[in-house]
Amino acid sequence: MTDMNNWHLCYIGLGSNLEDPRQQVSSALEELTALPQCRAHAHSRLYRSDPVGPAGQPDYINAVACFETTLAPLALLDALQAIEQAHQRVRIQHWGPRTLDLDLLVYGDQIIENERLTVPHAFMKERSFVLYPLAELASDLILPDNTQLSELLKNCPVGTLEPISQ
Ligand code: A4P
Ligand code: MG
Repeated sequence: MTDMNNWHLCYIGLGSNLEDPRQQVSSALEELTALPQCRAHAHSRLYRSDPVGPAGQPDYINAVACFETTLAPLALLDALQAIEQAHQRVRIQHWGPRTLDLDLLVYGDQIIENERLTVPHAFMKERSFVLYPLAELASDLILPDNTQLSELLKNCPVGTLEPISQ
């Protein structure tokens, strides 16, 4: 489904901790810019982060991308999942290691709650590997429930998160 007259500003979280994660995230950033009905704006630096979830998995590389799209939310999710599949992602374990994870963090000012999609993303408010890259792109962002990104950052220590690219 498309909505050709309305451009919606979106933020996408990227994560990888398998099979050359830096390369997985870098190539996914390029693939996002090539999506139909999307025009890319910017992306954050790449960050290294400790894994959240099951212990014993490798460190992650994370980043956040920003673009506008006329794709409807579920069509955008389909497009993101097609990119994940192209990166040979196999879903073995919830929150477990993955070659590429693409999360739709924010879609305009919409709150979406259905069986395939929760937007804003359910855990973004407490994850440093989402909030700090996001703040690089939109430090004054206000979420659709009126939460300010700057307030979320105050309650989310940067911890061991570190940028690895300029
Ligand atoms: N889904 C619902 N809402 C969304 C959304 N906003 N964006 C549904 C994307 N997908 C969404 O996702 C399962 C289903 O969630 C999808 O089919 C979609 O319909 P998944 O990616 O297959 O499963 P998952 O990744 O195992 O679970 P989940 O809850 O998406 O995990 P997260 O929240 O993505 O966390 N540690 C570090 N340091 N860095 C990371 O990037 N990532 C995770 C995964 C865990 N630990 C991490 C990191
Ligand atoms: Mg996910």
